[in-house]
Amino acid sequence: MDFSDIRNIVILTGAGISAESGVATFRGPDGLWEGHRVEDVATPEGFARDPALVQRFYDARRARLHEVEPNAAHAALARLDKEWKGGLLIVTQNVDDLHERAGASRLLHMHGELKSAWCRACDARSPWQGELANGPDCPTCGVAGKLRPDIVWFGEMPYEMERIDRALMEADLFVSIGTSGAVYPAAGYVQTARYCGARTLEMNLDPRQGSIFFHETRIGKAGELVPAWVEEVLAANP
Ligand code: BV8
Repeated sequence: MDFSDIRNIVILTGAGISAESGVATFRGPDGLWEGHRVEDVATPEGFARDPALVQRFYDARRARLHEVEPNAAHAALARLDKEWKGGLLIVTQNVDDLHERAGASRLLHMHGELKSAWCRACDARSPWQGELANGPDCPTCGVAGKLRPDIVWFGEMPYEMERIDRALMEADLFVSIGTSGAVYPAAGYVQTARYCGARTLEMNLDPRQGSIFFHETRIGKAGELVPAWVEEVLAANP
């Protein structure tokens, strides 16, 4: 694919970009959903049914963040963020903090973040490192036992939809990295971008469900493909 005369780039990342850092994906071998039913741990209904189970599920994943590091793919996107003179938006479906820790800043978490807690009493979101299962006080309103993971569950509205749609309409290039394309509305972004005139590139370990919508698909590990692609797109737009 010719990467010259590109101005605005939108990048969608999924669990596959964090896999080489040791963060479990959802639908791969020993994926997160293998140990649990989605309905039990990633829906408001599951949380209402058994809040302790859901809090423990996210507490365990939040604790794991201290044991993992960004990989070469996160570092390459952070380099692009620093050196790219045009428009750039990294839309991550991931709830880990590896993009930020690698140095990316033009970034949004459309499905929330493990390192944020959402108070059901005052609606405030607060940075959060520790556990929530033990019902801590909200840092904003002080009410105990009302903090939930600041995660977008199935059936809940993803964050910053308008901002994402605007970026897709203005994109010259849409890049999907390490996502199975199993979940909407994220899975439909490639079609929106392509309809609005963007070139579309997928990088994935396996071809995803919606690969037909991409002008080009590169099969391999994100840790190898992404640094090479960043080099290529920067060289084509000096
Ligand atoms: C919404 C947070 C209304 C939780 C997540 C019927 C049709 C269409 C839609 C629906 C439908 N029924 C219901 C819906 C809506 C539903 C949905 O899409 N359901 C699916 C199951 C059909 N969606 C929602 O409910 C969303 N909200 O629709 O609200 C609305 C609609 C429009 C506009 C406004 C409002 C909310 C969905 C968010 C759910 N929360 N995450 C948590 O993290 O615990 S979803 C979760 O799965 C992830 O966040 C991610 O978004 C999603 C997909 O996972 P992936 O990131 O792709 O990971 P996966 O394991 O699946 O794949 C890994 C990929 O990496 C693979 O392709 C693999 O090959 C690759 N890989 C692995 N290793 C590597 C690699 N690639 C490169 N290198 C490697 N080393």
